[in-house]
Amino acid sequence: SCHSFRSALSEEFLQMFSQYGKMPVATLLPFTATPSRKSSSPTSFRLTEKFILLLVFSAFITLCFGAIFFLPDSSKLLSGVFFHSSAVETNTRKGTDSDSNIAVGTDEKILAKIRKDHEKALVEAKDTLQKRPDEIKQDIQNEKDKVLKEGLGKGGKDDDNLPVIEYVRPPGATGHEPSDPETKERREKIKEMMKFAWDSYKRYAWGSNELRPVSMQGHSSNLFGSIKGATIVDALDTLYVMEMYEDFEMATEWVEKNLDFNVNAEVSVFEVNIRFVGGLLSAYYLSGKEVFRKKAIQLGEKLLPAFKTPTGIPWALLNLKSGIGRNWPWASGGSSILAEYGTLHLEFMHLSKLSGNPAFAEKVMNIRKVLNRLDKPQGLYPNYLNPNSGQWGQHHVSVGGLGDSFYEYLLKAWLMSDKTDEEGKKLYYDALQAIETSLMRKSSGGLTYIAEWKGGLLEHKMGHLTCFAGGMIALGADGAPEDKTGHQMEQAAEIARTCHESYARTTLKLGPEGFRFDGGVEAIATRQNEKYFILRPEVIETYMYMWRFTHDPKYREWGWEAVQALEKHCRVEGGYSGVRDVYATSPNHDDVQQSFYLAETLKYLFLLFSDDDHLPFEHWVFNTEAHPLPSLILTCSIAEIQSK
Ligand code: DMJ
Repeated sequence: SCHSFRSALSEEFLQMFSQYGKMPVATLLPFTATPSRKSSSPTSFRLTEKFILLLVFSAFITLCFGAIFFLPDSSKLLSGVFFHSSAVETNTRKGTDSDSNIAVGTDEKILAKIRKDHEKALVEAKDTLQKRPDEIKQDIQNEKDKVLKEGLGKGGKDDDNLPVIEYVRPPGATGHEPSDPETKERREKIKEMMKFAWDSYKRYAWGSNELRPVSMQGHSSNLFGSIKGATIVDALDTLYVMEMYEDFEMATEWVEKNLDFNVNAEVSVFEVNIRFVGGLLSAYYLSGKEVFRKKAIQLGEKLLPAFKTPTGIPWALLNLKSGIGRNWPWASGGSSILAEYGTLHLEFMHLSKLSGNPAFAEKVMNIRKVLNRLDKPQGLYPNYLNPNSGQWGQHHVSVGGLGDSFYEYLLKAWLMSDKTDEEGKKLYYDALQAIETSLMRKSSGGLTYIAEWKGGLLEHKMGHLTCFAGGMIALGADGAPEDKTGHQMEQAAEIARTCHESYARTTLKLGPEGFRFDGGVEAIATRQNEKYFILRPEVIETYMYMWRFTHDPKYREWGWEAVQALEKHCRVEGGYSGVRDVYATSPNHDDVQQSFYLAETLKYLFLLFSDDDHLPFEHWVFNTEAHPLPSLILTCSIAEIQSK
C-alpha cells in the first residue's frame, strides 16, 4: 500500500541519514577549519578535492530536500499545504493569519448554513404567530401527546404500575373576588368560617376523623373503621378552592405520610367512597398531585371485594383486610341500600380512567344492568335490594335518606360523560317523572314537598336530606325531555322555598332533620327525634344551584341567613357544632363538627358568593359530598363496558 511504501522509503532514508550523522564534522562542513590543520586558503584546494566537496555538498542538499518528502510525518506537514484537511479539523482549529486563506472557503460555508437556519427559524416563527391561540395550544397538546405516547410505548407505567397520565387542570379550579363589595365581604366571611373550622380541627383533633368542638378533642365515627383523617381528606378541595394553599400543603403531607387503608376494620363502602375516594379524586384534579391519584386507586382496589355477591350488588359494609362484606343488620331482609350501592358510579368511572383498570367501571355498570332487569313499582326504585337474590326488599321509596344520591348519580353520570351516557339520562328523567307523579305534593299552604312512599302509602314527611333535590332538579332541567325545562325549574324553585321555610319556621333559623306536612303543620318537625340539625349542606346546596341558574338575589339572602344562624348558634369555642333541637330557645350542642361541614356546607356557601366561572358546571360535576370531578372522556366507551 501507499503507506507501507512510504514507510519503507523513510526507513531507508533514516539509515542513510544516520550514517551521515556519524560522519566527521569536517567531512560535512569543509569550510570549518580543524584545529590540527594548518591554516590555508580555499583556493589552495586541489581540483579533485573541489570536485569531491561539490559532490558531497550537492548530495547533502539533495538529501535535505528528500527529507521533506520522505520523513515519516511528512504527510502531516504537507496535508496543510497541498490537501484540505477534514472539516472537523478545519472548523475547530484556531487559525493564525497565515491560516485564514485555508479557512476562507469553509467559513463561508458555515456562514451560509447559519444564514439558512436563521431564515428557516424566522419563517417558522412567522407561521406560529399567524396561528390562533387555540391552534397554538392544540399544537402544544399534540406535541405533548406525542411524548406521552412514546412514553406509553416504552411501557408507560410509573413506579406504582399506574399508567402515565398527563395532568391537565380543568378550567375554573380557582376563582377571583366578586366585584360587588357586599358579596366580596360575605365570601370573605365564609372563608373565615372555614379557617376557624379547620384551625380548630388542626388544634384539637388533627389526624382524627372529626372534631368534638365543645370538648375540644378528636371524634371517630365507626363509618370509617380505623381509617383516619376523614376531615382532612374531605376538606382538601375546599382548602384549595378557597386558596388556603399552606393548609392544603399541610393536609397533602398528612395524606402522603399517614393515610393508610391497610386496616383490619369494617367500613361503610358508601361513606368511604363519597368522602375518601371522592375527596382524593378532586384533590388530584384540582392540584395535579400524583399522591392523590395513587391513594384514590389504592382505596378503590380495597373496596372491590365488596362486589363479590351473587348479583354484583355490593355489600354496605366491608372489612378492608379480609375483604369480607355484609349488610346493615337493620336493613330489610339483608338488603343493600339504594343510596349506597347507587352512589359509587362517578368515583368508580374516574378510578377506571385514572388507573387504566376497567374493573371499577364494570362493577358500577353491572349495578345498572341488575336494576334494569327488575320491575319497578310505579316506576319507583325501592330503597332495599337483596344482593343475593337480586330482588327488592321492603317497598319503601325515598328521595331523602336511603334513596337520595342514587337519583343524583343517574343525572350526574350523564353530565359527567359529556352527555354521552344516554342510558343514565333516560334512567334519571324516567325516575324523576315517577317521583313527580307518585311522591311530589303541594300542601294546602302551597308548599311543594317530596313525600316518602311505604308500600303504596304516602308519608307526608320530607327530610333535610331530601332538600338536595331542588339543586338536582335545577341542574337537570336544561336537558329535560319534551320541553319540560321551565316546569322543572319551577319545581326546583318550589322545593328551595319549602326547604327555606323549614329553616324560617324554627327558633334558631336552622333546619330540622325531618319536617312534616300533616296533623295541621307544614314544614315543621313534630317528633323530637327529627328536630336536630347536624350542619348538613342540602338546603344551602340547593340555594347555590338556584343562584347559578336564576341569579335571583333571594338565594344569596337565604344563604346569608343560614350563615348568621350558624355563627350565632353553632360556632363554639372549639369549632362548629350541630344542635339537638332547632326549636329550642337556646342551642344544645351535639359536640360534633361533621367532616361534611367543611367538604360541603362551607364550600357551597363559598360558591354561592362566588362568580359562576369558579368551578363552572360545564366542566365540573360535584359528587354527593360536594367533591368536584371534571367531565370524563372515557378511556373505554360505556357501550364497551355494557357489552361485557
Ligand atoms: C353527606 O355525606 C352527603 O351529602 C350524602 O350524600 C348525604 N349526607 C351527607 C350530608 O348531609
